[in-house]
Amino acid sequence: MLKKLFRVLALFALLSLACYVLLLFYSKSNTFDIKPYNVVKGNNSLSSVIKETVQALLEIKTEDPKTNKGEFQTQAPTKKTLGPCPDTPPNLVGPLHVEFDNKRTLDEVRNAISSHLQEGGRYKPPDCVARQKVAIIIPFRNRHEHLKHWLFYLHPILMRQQLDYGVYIINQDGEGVFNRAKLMNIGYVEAVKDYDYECFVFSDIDLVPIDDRNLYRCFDNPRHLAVAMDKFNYGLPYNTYFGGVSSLSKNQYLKINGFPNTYWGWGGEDDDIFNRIKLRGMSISRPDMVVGKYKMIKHNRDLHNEPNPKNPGKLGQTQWTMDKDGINSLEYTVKTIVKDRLYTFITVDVQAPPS
Ligand SMILES: [Mn+2]
Repeated sequence: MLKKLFRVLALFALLSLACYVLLLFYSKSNTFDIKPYNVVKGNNSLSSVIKETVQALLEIKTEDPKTNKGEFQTQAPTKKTLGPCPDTPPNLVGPLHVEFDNKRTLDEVRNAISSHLQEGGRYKPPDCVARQKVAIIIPFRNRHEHLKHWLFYLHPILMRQQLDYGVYIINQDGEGVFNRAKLMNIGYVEAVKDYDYECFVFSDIDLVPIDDRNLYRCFDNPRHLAVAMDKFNYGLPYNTYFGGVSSLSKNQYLKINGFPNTYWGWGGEDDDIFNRIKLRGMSISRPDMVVGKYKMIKHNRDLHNEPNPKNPGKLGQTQWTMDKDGINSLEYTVKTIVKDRLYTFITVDVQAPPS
């Protein structure tokens, strides 16, 4: 009889304990979601000891949000690949101080900049995947003084713009008549052999932007970047002007059959390119007049690049000539390719008429 009473009492005590434990467990679980750090602070309290015991007994794997978060944070960087660069590069500074009086040497420029570059004047942002792969193409002859200034200013700007880019100097060999547009076509062909470029910026060697918000990338329409040169009193010389610096995507460039090869000497080729763009139903994209400011390095007129009186007359013919004069009719030979840290320097024979 006494034995039976004992059993009932023992059972009652066990049930009460079980109820108490269950109550504690559920009240703890409810506050868990709201204040996870309480659990850590009260780790040695009776309730947490009981909770742990009950968990072990019931084999419940309750997730501890704090340790879990910690694990996620330590594992994330090793698993993660680079994300895309932001649409607006975060380190742009806006208006820049640019001057060409400095007697800096090419070696000084190379020492200052080349550690960030790969052979051939190539760069990729280290912490994100660039939005565009951009080839910068510069028609060139006998302008080493200008090249120095251009490299000194442009490389840091292009790096801040987080571009995956390469710089191609296309040097016309010999003393024949200069041909800017043909050199740009050659730059396109040679750059594409080098890397999977999708955007092409064509720039004169003597033009430096004085605002780094003027992005050297491609847009929905061909872009004219040099809209406000000091030479033209920080405005356009005329509305349809497309000279100085421009950008075209691969598609846009191919859509117009590239540029004309037949504009020898100074003038007209940029207007022909403008015509081609319009004739293929595209419009011109431009930055505003504040962002689009440029400084031009002052210089005397080049030898063997006189204004050609035949060029303006060709402009009325663009719609008939553009399909047979362009990237599909380009002929030239490469003499040398030199890969410097600051640029790829390609010397070409453009089969120029003697000057
Ligand atoms: Mn010039």
